[in-house]
Amino acid sequence: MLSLFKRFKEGLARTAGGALGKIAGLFSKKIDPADIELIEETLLEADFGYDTVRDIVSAIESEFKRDKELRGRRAAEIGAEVLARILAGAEGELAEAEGSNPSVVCLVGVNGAGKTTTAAKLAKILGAGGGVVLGACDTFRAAANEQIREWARRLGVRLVESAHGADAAATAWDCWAAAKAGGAKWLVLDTAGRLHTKENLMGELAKIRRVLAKNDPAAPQNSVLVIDASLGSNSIAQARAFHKSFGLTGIIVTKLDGTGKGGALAGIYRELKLPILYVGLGERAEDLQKFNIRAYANGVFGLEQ
Ligand SMILES: Nc1nc2c(ncn2[C@@H]2O[C@H](COP(=O)(O)OP(=O)(O)OP(=O)(O)O)[C@@H](O)[C@H]2O)c(=O)[nH]1
Ligand SMILES: [Mg+2]
Repeated sequence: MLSLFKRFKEGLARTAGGALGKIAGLFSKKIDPADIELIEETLLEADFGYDTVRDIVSAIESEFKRDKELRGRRAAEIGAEVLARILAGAEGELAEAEGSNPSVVCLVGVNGAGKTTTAAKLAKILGAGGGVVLGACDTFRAAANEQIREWARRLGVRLVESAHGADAAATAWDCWAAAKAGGAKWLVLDTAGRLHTKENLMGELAKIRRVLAKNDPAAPQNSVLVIDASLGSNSIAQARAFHKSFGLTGIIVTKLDGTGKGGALAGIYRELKLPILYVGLGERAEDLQKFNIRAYANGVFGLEQ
């Protein structure tokens, strides 16, 4: 939790213009209307979206009307409170299967979102509870098997893969069967990157879902969109499209460590009300953390944990 806060804060501080620095720079002064405008611009730049920015700024403005001595730090606290309220309910958990079937986590998303890295990070977290299988269902990209094989080797996790070009749904079937036979508690399926606007590629996801459901009608228990925070507001359209064709149960937001565009997750939550399960804060296996509203909201406004 502390690390989410710290990393996110560092990420924001690093971006062009230093969004966080701008807000934190106001902490010890009495704010004026120009400062409120600066907060507004900073939040818009970070892709918080018009509705969220309006809610935050009007809360600060009404406090400023009441108290002309309002300090920047208090304004930031008000902002963090409003943001936390907007995100109320956004923390979520992975769902587990009933009985002895593996609990399936199927990761989907556009090219380069961070699916494979996230699959590995999840395998590390879930493997600690006993028994995880990584399923290499990206049979499309040439080097996909090598990449996930290397992660599995490093983490000491069991991997099920098939040949490059094989049917992804058939691979998902094999992965499930292997996880079940091996008594694994979790099955984490990596899938190929696909553009949400390509119907045939989205259809492949529906096929994976159908095939898994033949083994266990409740599988996949988790249909998770992996989304790159640096895409900002573009990610909302993506999330909507994946949700429509795949019926998402949650979202994992990656690359929150290196972007000033981390605001889009508020927009996604506002619109789709899908839980944000984890956030990616770096490229290493240990850089995946549970989403924590308080740490995120305080990080955005440069406040202490
Ligand atoms: N800084 C940072 N980099 C990340 C994070 N997650 C993934 N990456 C990097 O993003 C790049 C793409 O990650 P992949 O996991 O290969 O993405 P993918 O979605 O599997 O990509 P495709 O399979 O090609 O669609 C890699 O260089 C990762 O190291 C994160 O949370 N933070
Ligand atoms: Mg991949």
